Amino acid sequence: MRSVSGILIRKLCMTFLTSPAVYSHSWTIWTPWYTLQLLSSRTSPSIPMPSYGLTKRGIRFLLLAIVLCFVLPGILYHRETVRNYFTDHLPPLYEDYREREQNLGHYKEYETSKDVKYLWSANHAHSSGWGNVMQDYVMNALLAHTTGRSFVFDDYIWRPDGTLFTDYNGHLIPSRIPLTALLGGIIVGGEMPPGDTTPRAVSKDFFNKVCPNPTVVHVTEVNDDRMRFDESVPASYIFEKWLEKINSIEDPCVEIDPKSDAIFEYWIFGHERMLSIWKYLKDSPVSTHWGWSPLIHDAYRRNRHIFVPNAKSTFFEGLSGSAVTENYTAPIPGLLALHVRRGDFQDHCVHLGKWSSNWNAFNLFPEFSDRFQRPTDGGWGETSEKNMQMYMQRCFPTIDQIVQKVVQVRVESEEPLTHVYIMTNGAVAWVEELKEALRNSGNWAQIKSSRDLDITWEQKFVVQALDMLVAQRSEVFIGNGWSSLTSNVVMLRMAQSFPPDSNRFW
Ligand SMILES: Nc1nc2c(ncn2[C@@H]2O[C@H](COP(=O)(O)OP(=O)(O)O)[C@@H](O)[C@H]2O)c(=O)[nH]1
Ligand SMILES: [Mg+2]
Repeated sequence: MRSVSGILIRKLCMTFLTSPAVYSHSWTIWTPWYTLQLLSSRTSPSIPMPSYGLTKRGIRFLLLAIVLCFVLPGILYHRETVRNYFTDHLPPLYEDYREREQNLGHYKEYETSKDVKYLWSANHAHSSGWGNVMQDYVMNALLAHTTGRSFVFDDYIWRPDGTLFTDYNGHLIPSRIPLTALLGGIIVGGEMPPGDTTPRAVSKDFFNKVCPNPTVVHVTEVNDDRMRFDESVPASYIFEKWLEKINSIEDPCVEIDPKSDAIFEYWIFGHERMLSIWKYLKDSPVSTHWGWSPLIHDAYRRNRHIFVPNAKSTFFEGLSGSAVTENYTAPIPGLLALHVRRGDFQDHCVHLGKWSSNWNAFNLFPEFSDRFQRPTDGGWGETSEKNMQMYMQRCFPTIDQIVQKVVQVRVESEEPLTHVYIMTNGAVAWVEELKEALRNSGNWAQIKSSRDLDITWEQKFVVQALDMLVAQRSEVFIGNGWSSLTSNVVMLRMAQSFPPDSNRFW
């Protein structure tokens, strides 16, 4: 009779072997397979087992040693995949992250302190792409920090109805993700830089506990129609009006009414008006001390060889707590990162062309060499063929157009560009075609894409943040002028003093 532990080991091995992630690591295939053969041979008389002069006990000991040395580390390395297999492939809920958010080190002190003031923007953005949500979080955090209040953070919410999962184009995604799965640093409660006495950020639940009856402010108390719609009103004017408003409130507990529109509505982000905010944002720790989460850092380390050719990456780096120290804001020499925005942008770019839409927020800095002249002969809901072609070339470029731009940017770059990372939501086959065309256009040490990443199940649903981290650190970045995701990358690069002209656009 086979022992229970024998059956368990076999089941674990089978799980391990049937997981597709295993096949990218050839070393992990043969070891468990061989172990399995050896284990099977104990119960299967058809496969004679060589003893090599070992006693029965010796063989068992050897098997145990093999399991401990090879199979267990393999399972540990692919622990997300294994866990996922046993939990029926449901998206992760990031419970440990949520738990930690509820118990940050400074809460105890803040609970009894009378000096801490809070700002909870309960009207924060949700149900849209991470780029738009991040822009909103940046503005809310900037307002909290500039008024000396603790920023109150919430989840990245795709569906705010209390469900755990959402059907997104036929597959399940988490309805909400704790912000600490995406971000680290001051926006999720990290320490302020030395000398900055602004109170640290707290979670929404903590705020609700210490502020059961906050002063609620409606956005219409400050924003009038002129501020919202008049394109000659800079965003800094709106911001200053809000500084006045929040600073006039004595109550330590302030909440922006959850049903209010955003203070900075989406059309303000799609206009030069937004650039006036830079004088507040550029020196704020919200941008200068921006940080990604340990989960994203982990994903970076696991895939470092994709962003840094010839990087030494050891097996143990895939496990949490790598010994290698990485500076997550240092530039990656020689790396050219491309933001190739596909998917919904196929139709969206046509829509942008028809309405003669301008580029997004921080893609519009006047010191950039790639600028966009919004056509003045475009109409409302329709435009000329020539204008549309221009929109498609810059918003949804073909492979030839991408290659042409890459060649030009490489020639113009002050620093040598040696390898390429394509960040994209494009289809695998199309990305392979693009890689081939780029390979044929020049001598690159390496060309990789988002589709080459080896990521865990938890990392899968926040992987856009890994792409942003890489783009933020690339020597030169080519982005999509209309994309909020590009604009956030450019904003971080500008805050961290990358040369303005290392930001290029299709
Ligand atoms: N991983 C990855 N995802 C992307 C990329 N570009 C777009 N996406 C996905 O598509 C969404 C785009 O929406 P958003 O962030 O609002 O940016 P925008 O639509 O380009 O302004 C992101 O949240 C990602 O999920 C990319 O380069 N890499
Ligand atoms: Mg979007």
